Amino acid sequence: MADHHEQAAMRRALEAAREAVEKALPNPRVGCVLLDAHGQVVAVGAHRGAGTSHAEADALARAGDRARGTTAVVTLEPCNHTGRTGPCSEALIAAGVTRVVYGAEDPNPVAAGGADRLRGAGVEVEGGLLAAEAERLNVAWTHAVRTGRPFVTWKFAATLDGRSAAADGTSRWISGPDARLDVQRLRAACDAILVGTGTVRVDDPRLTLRDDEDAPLPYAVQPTRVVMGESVVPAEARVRDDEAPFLHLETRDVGTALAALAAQEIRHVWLEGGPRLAGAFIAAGAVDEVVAYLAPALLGAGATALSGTGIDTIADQVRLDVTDVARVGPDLRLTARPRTA
Ligand code: AOF
Ligand code: ZN
Repeated sequence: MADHHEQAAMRRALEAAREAVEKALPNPRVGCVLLDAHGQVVAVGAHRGAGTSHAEADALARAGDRARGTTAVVTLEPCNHTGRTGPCSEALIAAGVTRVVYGAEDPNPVAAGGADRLRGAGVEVEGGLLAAEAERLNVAWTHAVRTGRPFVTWKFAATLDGRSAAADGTSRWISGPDARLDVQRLRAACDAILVGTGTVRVDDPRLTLRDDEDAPLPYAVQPTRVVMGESVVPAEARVRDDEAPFLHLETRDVGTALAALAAQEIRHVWLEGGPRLAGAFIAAGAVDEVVAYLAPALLGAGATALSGTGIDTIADQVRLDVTDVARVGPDLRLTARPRTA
């Protein structure tokens, strides 16, 4: 059983993972704390993104010789593969770590097996400490690695009576400036922003992360701008500028698009814009999370956020469970997940 030093160390490792980076995609966020025989912290490490040291390697490097005889407390099962870096299981063994306590199991079949490898080398291993919290660090990554398809968050804005545009087609500023900033923050956690070719033609959006002065956010890794659909994306479209990567998926099939994104190591897609595109994703059962900005306003007529779902009777409705409700300036933000059972 993990003692109270190890439990505190796991909370510290979770915090280290969170503080190190907003996102490490396509990799998970991971934190690691090394404890000496008295339960005192020897070193704290974290992972900062693909190609950089894994959290365990980071902590071991900081500890140097003092790593010998320590307990490693890691938010994720140590990896057992040579990917962009070497296997952490071996690095822990070589450094003389004698006990490993980890949070979530590694869902990645390529990397898994670290726990067994460590046990085989005589290291005491215990898994599952604060596992639910450790998984919450990497909800989208865990889903994407388990299913082989990116986690899709669909965002829309609507009035209280469910209109996303007025009858004459105008749709600007349904939600207020606070909501627009909030969207930037949530977009930053994703690694792709997806719209349809129709949205590009009509709105010519940039789909970059920008501050309130309209400058691109310098610290954030800009998500890939993905445009889906068979029509051309004009050479002068702003999504093609060089402020962020751009990808055109010339397909209308949701499954084909998701497979292409997965092949590019895209784990978390932020789906925006286009009621028909959103409808196709809902119809395909490919929306994993809905973020709705509801403005306290009424229109009475006009387009809704979804079309072409093929749902025409109450028995076929898509039921969701609300996971969060927040006030964002004058608007409400509702987060929900489709019911699985
Ligand atoms: C991380 N950071 O701290 C740990 C990871 O190919 P690589 O080297 O980028 O390895 C990525 C995989 O390694 C990742 O999918 C996960 O299964 C495992 N553990 N990854 O990026 C870390 N501990
Ligand atoms: Zn590793």
